[in-house]
Parts: sequence; structure tokens; C-alpha cells
Amino acid sequence: MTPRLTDWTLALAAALALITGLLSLFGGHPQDWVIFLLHGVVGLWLLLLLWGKLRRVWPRLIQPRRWNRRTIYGTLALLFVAVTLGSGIWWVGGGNLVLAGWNLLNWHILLGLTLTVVIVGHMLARAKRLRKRDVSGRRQALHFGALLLGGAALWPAQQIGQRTLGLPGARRRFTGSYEVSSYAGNIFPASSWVADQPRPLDPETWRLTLDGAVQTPRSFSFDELAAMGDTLEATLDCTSGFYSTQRWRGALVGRLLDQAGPLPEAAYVRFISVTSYRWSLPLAEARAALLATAIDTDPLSYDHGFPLRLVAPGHRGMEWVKWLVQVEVITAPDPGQLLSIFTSSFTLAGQGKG
Ligand SMILES: Nc1nc2c(c(=O)[nH]1)N[C@H]1C(S)=C(S)[C@@H](COP(=O)(O)O)O[C@H]1N2
Ligand SMILES: [Mo]
Repeated sequence: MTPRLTDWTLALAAALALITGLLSLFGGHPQDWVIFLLHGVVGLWLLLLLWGKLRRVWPRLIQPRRWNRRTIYGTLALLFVAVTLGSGIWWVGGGNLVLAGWNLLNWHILLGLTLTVVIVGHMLARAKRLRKRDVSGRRQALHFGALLLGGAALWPAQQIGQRTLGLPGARRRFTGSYEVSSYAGNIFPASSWVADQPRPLDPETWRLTLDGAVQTPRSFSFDELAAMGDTLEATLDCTSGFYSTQRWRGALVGRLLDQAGPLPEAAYVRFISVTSYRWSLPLAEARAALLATAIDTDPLSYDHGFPLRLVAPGHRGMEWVKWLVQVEVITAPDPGQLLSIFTSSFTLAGQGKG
């Protein structure tokens, strides 16, 4: 392929890697496995493209006398891409590494986001327009197709390989997460990635408000909710790479909604933490979700969101709001929720001061 086509293909693959990577952070339903597959295939495609680029610049690299500033920046960029891809591939194979409190998957995400910024900057500064001869010719099309197919073939090869070799990576869920302490009560890890740390809530005075687009707004005490005794088996799958399946106990959201009577225009249900962290679910999915006061026979611990946390099957852990104080029926999607999960730990309540 011509250098320009290689570079544009690299940019395309990087863009697809970013999009599928971001989507994968939200995918939790079994049918979302395709997103994870695409992210893997695109990553392996990038690896092959990188190999092509390396072959092109190799003659210059091995002769330090021919180096200039561009060679050095270029080499650093290649290394950056290689480390980003490597961290993803290593994690998939079952490797881990904790650096500065972050595991390999967290680092992969950070490297990927940083790389995107670097690539966009680089393209703004130097991208050269594709000419007709960059995108025509049979050989060129064959080469392009071969690399893409190569990436697509490497993915199943890698999966079969790690299963055959019994690598730890073969034991992951489709989201890439590893199992930790299922069916063992509160002992699985707590993660407040945005550092929410509210003051403990007193179950005697705490109340859950249910309002918004409903006929009769209501509020519930902790004892009322705990006494409902609904159970739901569901898997909490955190984007930091672990999952834990538990038998959650509490009150089904549908049961509470029935008591308040959603108005005809009700479309989503929003779950709000005392820290202002919030997330919403479409009405039908919200009905099937549970507000948990306990994990099996263990009362919910503070770290896991006592007195009340959302259990939303098929949604990533990130969306399972802890320390709930309000459930609000709304009539349209809530785009602001995405911001709320970044800002909640800066609120007074999020810092334990309010
Ligand atoms: N209020 C609030 N809820 C939250 C979070 C948070 O930081 N604040 N973290 C979320 C994330 S990222 C995950 S994975 C789960 C973790 O639940 P756990 O701490 O019970 O494992 O809670 C979610 N709910
Ligand atoms: Mo998470």
C-alpha cells in the first residue's frame, strides 16, 4: 500500500478502536458481545498495519546517522501504539499488572484515550490528502483486504489458542471481566471509581423518594423496602475488569412503580444517589431492576451502597447507582447523567461533607 493509504488506514482503524472501546464500556447485555469482538478484531488489524509501517521505516531506524527529529517522534509514536495494543492483548490473554493503583485494563483505556488525542493532533498538523493513486489498483486493494482479513482471522485464532493452552484469559466473561467472589455476600471488591464517599446514611431517618411523572409521589422507609423480600440473581460487571454474581435482595422497581402509578408519558426511570451520581433505564428495563438492601442474607455494606443500591441486570456496574435517595420517573432520556458520574465526588455529599 502507498504510505498515504497506510497512514489513513491506521487512522481509520484507530477511530474504530476508539468507538468500539467506548461502546464496550457501556455494553453489558449478552448480545453486546459483538462490540467486544469488533474491538478485538480492530486491535489486531491495527497490529498488522503497524507491522507494515514498521517495515517501511525500518531501514531509516537502523541507521542512526539518518535520524532527524521526525524519526524520533515517529518512533515514539510507534512505540506508544505498540504499548497500547500490547496492554489490550496482554489483558485478553490473562495478564495483569498493577501500576500506581491502576490495573492493566485501566491503563489500556488511559493509553487509548491519550493516543487518540495524539493522533488527532498529528493529523491536524501533517495529514496529507489521499490521491487517486493511493486508492486505486488491484494490488493495493488486495493488500488492504488481506490485512483486514488477517485481523479478523487472528481474533478466533487467539481465542482458540488461549483455550487450548488453558490461559487464564479463557475464563473471562464476554466483556473481558474475571470472576471474583460470586455468591459470597459483601466480600467482592467495592469500586467507587469516581471516589464517591458519602457520610454513612442512617437507616432510621433515611427515606427513598419516588416521584416525577407519577400519579402519587411516594416515599419509603428502609424497613418497608427490606420487608418486600424480592430477590434477583444478577452479575455486577465493572469496567475495571471484574465481575461478581450475587443473589440480591430488596424491592423490585416495578413493584414500587405500581404503587405510584407512572403517567402515560413516563419513558425512563432515573436513580439518584445522595452524592448526585445518577443513571436512568428505559421504563421496561427499570421495572425488572431491583433496589437492593441486602446481598443474600448479608445486609448491604456501606461500601456496596447501604442502605439502597440499584441492581440493573445487563448493565455495567458503573450504572448500578449506590447510596440511593431518589427514584424519579422521567419522560425523556437524561443526557446529563454521563456528566454526573464524573462530578458526583466533587459535590459536598460526595466528599462526605454534606
Ligand atoms: N454513587 C455511586 N454509585 C456507584 C459508583 C460510584 O462511584 N458512586 N460506582 C459505580 C461503579 S463504577 C461500579 S463498578 C459499581 C461497583 O459496585 P460495588 O462497589 O458494590 O462493587 O457501583 C457503581 N455505583
Ligand atoms: Mo466500575
